[in-house]
Amino acid sequence: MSKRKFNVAVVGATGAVGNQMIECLEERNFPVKTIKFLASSRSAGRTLRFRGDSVSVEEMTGKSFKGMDIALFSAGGGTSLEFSPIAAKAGCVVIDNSSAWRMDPDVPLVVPEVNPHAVAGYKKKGIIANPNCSTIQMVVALNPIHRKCGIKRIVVSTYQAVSGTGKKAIHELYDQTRAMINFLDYKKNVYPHRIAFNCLPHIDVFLDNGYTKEEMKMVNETRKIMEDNSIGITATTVRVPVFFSHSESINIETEKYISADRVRALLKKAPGVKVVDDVGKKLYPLPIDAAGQDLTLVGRIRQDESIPNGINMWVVADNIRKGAATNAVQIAEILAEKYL
Ligand code: NAP
Ligand code: 12T
Repeated sequence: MSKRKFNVAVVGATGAVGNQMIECLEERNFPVKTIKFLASSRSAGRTLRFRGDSVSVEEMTGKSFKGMDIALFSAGGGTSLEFSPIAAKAGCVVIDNSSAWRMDPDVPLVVPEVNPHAVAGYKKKGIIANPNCSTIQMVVALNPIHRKCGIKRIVVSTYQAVSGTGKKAIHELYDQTRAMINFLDYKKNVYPHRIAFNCLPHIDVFLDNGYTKEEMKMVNETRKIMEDNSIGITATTVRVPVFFSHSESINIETEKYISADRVRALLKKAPGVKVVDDVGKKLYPLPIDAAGQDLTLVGRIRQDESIPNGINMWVVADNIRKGAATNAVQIAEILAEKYL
């Protein structure tokens, strides 16, 4: 890491992802010269801790980015569409967590374990996009296999935690669960149906093709990050009553044959991956084990016996850490080391 230190803004600092970004900057000892916490007028004046100091949250305005080097945005797509270009114009590189810029051809979409070289493309707009949480953990697990055997097709079903929707959704699952076990009436604010003791095959909005936007993010973002539009991908995304960590059942068909043992060996040395796969000992990836750490856990690796070249696996990662904040801070580290 270079000796230089940076002026860093965290936009949406009071949110679920923003809070984790602050923690990741501290944990990873990012070279911060000054830090600025931005949010809406609702939380202006609140204080948050950074490296032992109290820092006031400021309302984000057009002037917030003067003198800043890097801004980590996690304050929603609308906010990002409006303020990212303003930050970039002020010379502050934006790393954005919303879906607003991900498919813009002039904005790199980066998972450091897969396409770190793409960061270089930030110069076009001054913006780098952080992929969707479900996509990040999938490409971390699949890229090593794709490079070795060529993935022709991916069929994925997700089991996604409520923390992906933000702070209010975490409270909704907690409050509904407490109401249910006390035989009380529950309230619905965030999700269209009860999430406690239920599964909802509905994440983000429905599109004209009958898929959800979350499902189409997995299709389009995966191709962009793996730099291969020939991969066939189909997804079903489901919200489950879990607080932290998304799980995914992934089926792949490859060009070249690969055994389950070879996949296990390949993933054991893959960056960002931890193989947890010993069914004799009842060991497989669990959301409660993935939460609070940064590795993507992969297990239940087995042959798809219905086709010649197929593999099934179960992939779990902390959606707020690797799925959002950690990945964004890793991108910031590449920027800081190589480009700024
Ligand atoms: P959250 O807990 O609801 O927090 C939202 C944050 O945005 C709060 O800090 C809020 O500030 C701030 N905010 C809202 N409107 C704003 C405005 N007009 N100006 C400035 N700040 C504003 O949500 P979250 O889960 O942290 O998610 C935030 C963003 O991250 C979303 O864009 C979401 O798409 C993205 N995200 C990405 C992933 C991923 O897959 N990589 C995962 C989860 C979330 P106040 O406290 O003032 O309201
Ligand atoms: N609606 O970053 O609700 O595009 O879990 C991530 C998570 C959007 C995103 C969710 C969402 C995104 C969710």
